[in-house]
This record gives sequence, structure tokens and C-alpha cells, in this order.
Amino acid sequence: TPRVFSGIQPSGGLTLGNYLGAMKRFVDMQEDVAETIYCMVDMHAITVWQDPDKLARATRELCAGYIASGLDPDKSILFNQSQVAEHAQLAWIFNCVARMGWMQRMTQFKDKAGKNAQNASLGLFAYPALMAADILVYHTTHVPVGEDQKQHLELTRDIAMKFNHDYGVDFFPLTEPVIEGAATRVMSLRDGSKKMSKSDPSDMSRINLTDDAETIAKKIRKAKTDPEPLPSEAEGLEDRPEARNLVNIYAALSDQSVEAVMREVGGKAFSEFKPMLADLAVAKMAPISGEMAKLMQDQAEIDRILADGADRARAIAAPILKKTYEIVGMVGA
Ligand code: AQP
Repeated sequence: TPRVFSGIQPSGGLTLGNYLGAMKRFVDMQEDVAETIYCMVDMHAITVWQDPDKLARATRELCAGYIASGLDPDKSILFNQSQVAEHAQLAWIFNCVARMGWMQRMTQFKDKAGKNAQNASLGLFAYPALMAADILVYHTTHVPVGEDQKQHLELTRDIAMKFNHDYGVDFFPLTEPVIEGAATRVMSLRDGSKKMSKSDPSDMSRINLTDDAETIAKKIRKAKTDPEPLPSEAEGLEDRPEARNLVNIYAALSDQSVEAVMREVGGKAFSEFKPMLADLAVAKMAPISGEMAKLMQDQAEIDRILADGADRARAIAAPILKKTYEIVGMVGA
């Protein structure tokens, strides 16, 4: 039976990229798939320095964001990674399965470590092995993610395959990434070749889930574009990354295909299209940030949801970890 797992790092405010590339699709899958497990991956977040108070707050805020976007803690399992020790335990096994050379090829490591890779944490280097453990400790079949995570999902399959091969078992499934829809890669509003990211130094490059209506409208008004009006058909967007990005965002927010959007807005000038996009973004996002703020007032309730989710997650993960230990030859498993 299909089982969905995915996660987001509580490493700062959430962006429109996280919302469209991940959260909104988590909600769609909650309706379609029997078992959905969504994690706040706090152990991934600390691969780069996090202030402890901010980490705790961002974890609770992310939980509030999940619920405000439409996840139901009774239907989906919501929890933070560090509460289920099986993730770290399986990650160690996978550290011993994965090869240094595989990790060295990861573009996210290269991007995040920058020029001074010797100074990056060992955790940042091993990040994809922990991610493989997150996924495989539930025998997950499908992982909804943005385009940027594709390489890590391929590595997860490589780890599963090598484990199965080395121990002569057919134990870990080959998990499928689910990368679909108009907004699998939301780009920066200032540079159509860079992804929209919470760590971009320019706040004008992204829309935060907590931005108010005026700020959202301003950011869209100032978004970089070219001087031409929108083309009449989707093909005309191919060499126009900034225009394509705004159309993709419009399509994803309005649950339409890019083709349908082009029928509606093709030929319009940006001076006409941008206010339409701003109105749509405000209409979709403002209720989420409002609801998030409301949920954040009851921290005890958020902590209760996370603890309950962790119990349910552990109930699935523990027997899979036990079986893994038996396969590996750990006495007492
Ligand atoms: N721009 C994006 N477009 C589509 N999907 C995106 N995701 C992130 N940015 C975009 C998806 O959101 C999920 C969780 O991401 P994450 O927070 O775990 O890590 P990230 O990809 O590192 O997020 P950021 O915003 O880019 O943070 P920083 O700047 O700290 O690296 C994933 O499914 C991801 O694909």
C-alpha cells in the first residue's frame, strides 16, 4: 500500500516556494493516500548553525504552518524528527552503506558548503544519508518534494539498493519521488535563474508565508520581468525565466494548468498581470498566515500534536529498525 513521507526544515520562515513545492502538495496527498507522514526535520536544520530558541520556535511555527495549510493531525502524522530516535539510528547504518564519493557529488552540499568546504559540518555532508533514513524507516513508497531534492531522492534509492544487495535481502523499497505540478521549482523574484529560498539575503527575492497583503503586492510589483507583454501561448515562455516563473506561480496558486492560465492572461502587459497575481497570492496566503498566528498562541496544543505524532511515527518505524538491526547482525535487536 502507498505510504507518503516528506519533511521541511525548521530553519527560518516559510516561503511561497516551500508552500507550492511542498506543503500544498502534502495537503493534496493527504486526501488521496491512506497514510501520510509529514515531519519537521529539526536534525537536518542543525547541519548549519541554528540558535536554540529560534529552532524551537521555527519547529512549532512549521507545525502551525502545516495545519494552517490544511493538514489534519488526525489524518496525517505530524511530528518533529528528533522525537523519533529511529531516524538517527537508521542514519548511522546508512552512513556505513553510502560511499564518500556519492556524497561528494551532491549539488546541495556544494552550494551550502560554499568555497570553504573544510569548514562545513560533517552533518551537512552526511545530510542525504539521514534523509534516506527518514524516508526508508517507514518503508515509504512516495515522497512529494520540489525539483531541488531530486538528486537526494536518487541517492536514497542507491542506498536502498546497496543495502539490499550487500545483505542479500529485498527489504528496503525503491522510493519514488513525486515532483509534479506547475511549481516544482519556484524561482527568486529578483533572479529567474535562482530558486526562491529562505536563506537568500534579499527579502525582496521571496514571498514569506507571514508577509502581509501590502508586502506581497509590493514584492510582486517589483519582481524582475522583461519589457515584453506575456506571450499568447505557453511555448513563448521558454526563454523568459522571470515571466515563466510568475505564470507558474499563478497556475499553481489557482490550481490550473499553465495552458489554461495562458488562455486567460496571454498577451497582457505585466502592469496588468502583476496586480492579478498579487490579488491571487494575497487571497491564498493571507488566511494561512492568519491561521498560523492563531495556532501559535496555544503552544501546549502544538507540543501535544507533535508528541502524539511522534508516538504514531515510532510505532511504524520501530519494527522496521529492529528488522534492519537483525539483518545487519546486531545482537539483542
Ligand atoms: N523554490 C522552491 N520551489 C519549489 N519547492 C521548494 N522547496 C524549497 N524551495 C522550493 C521544497 O520545500 C521542501 C522543504 O525544503 P527545506 O526547507 O527542507 O529545504 P530547502 O530546499 O533547503 O529550503 P530553502 O527554502 O531553500 O532553505 P535554505 O535556503 O535554507 O536552503 C522541499 O521539498 C523542497 O523541495
